[in-house]
Amino acid sequence: MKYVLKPVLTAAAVLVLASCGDGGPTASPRQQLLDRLAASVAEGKILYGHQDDLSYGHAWKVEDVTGDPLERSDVRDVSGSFPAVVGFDLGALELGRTANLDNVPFALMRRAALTHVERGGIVTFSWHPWNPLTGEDAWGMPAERAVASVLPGGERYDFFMGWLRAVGDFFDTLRDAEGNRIPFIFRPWHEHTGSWFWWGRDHCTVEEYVALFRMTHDYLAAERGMDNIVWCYSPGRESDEAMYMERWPGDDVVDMMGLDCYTYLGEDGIEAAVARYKEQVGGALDYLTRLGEEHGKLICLSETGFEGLPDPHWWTEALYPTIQDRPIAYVLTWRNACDKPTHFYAPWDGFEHAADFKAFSEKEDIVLLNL
Ligand code: BMA
Repeated sequence: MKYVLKPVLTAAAVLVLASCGDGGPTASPRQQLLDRLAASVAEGKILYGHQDDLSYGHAWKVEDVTGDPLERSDVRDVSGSFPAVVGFDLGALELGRTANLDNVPFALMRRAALTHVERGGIVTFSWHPWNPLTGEDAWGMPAERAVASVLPGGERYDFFMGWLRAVGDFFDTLRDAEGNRIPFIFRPWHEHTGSWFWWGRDHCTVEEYVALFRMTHDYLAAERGMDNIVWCYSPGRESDEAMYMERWPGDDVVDMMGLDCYTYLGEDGIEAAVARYKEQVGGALDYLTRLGEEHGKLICLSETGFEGLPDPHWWTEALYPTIQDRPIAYVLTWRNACDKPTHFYAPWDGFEHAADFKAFSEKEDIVLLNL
């Protein structure tokens, strides 16, 4: 009886989604992925995802970019299954580098994404591009005017279009054995309700942000003809409903409504941090559920986690009760850095609190990749 409400809640969204698409086997790869996600939500399932899962983990990384079978995964070491969703980040692709900002070679990223999709999984891309005006990284300050500078008429417009071209060129190589572009989720310009990135709230107007998102969409979807991209919008934790929608790029260019929200340890300790997290995410999922129905969009927890997992029961007592019985398509926890021992968001083989994640992964509504 657990799911009685959910199919009812999501039926409207499923109908809207279905009516927007071509329907049937000739539907675009984007629509097919949306349909798959909507069907999973209607069944009351939540897919579990992990950033960079196949490329590296806690104290290990893939060395052989072309030959490694990509069978190692911290999530798999602990639970027996790969995550259903794997996230990748494009940051530094725009600079022409061969590896991203976290040292993942793009050749490996491509192979990991294709391998994961071939295994039946879903992939998602984020992007932390450098500041196109100042040459600093995504977090570099001051960031003022960077967004305005890349819009039509701005002094960095041509330069920035080269960056979008680089993203389009990389995406274009993501093809299956038959040469067809694989479907994936892309969530550019994330956490823009905060101001730590150059596209953040204090650094551009509402109109500028919306123009940046739409320009990115229009270039890839229309100009490059990429009908395999599911577009995700993912504001950060500071949002309330009004802030969440303040810079909404438009129903016609967004497919999924995400949210990035972490558990942050303050001076008041773990218990207080978890209580804050549950309240914040729970509240956000209330309005996201409503907005998703209103706009006919899927919703997800696009980034979450508790760095270093100091709470032995975070998965089963903080995350799970907060997302349980919510119509969210997936939840993704952030990366397990191979070179920073305390920077991890999923457990790894030998981690003292790994059992709690295993219990979470065995919940009937939490889906990992069952091979
Ligand atoms: C942050 C941290 C950084 C990383 C960035 C992009 O949250 O994990 O170490 O470079 O994401 O992946």
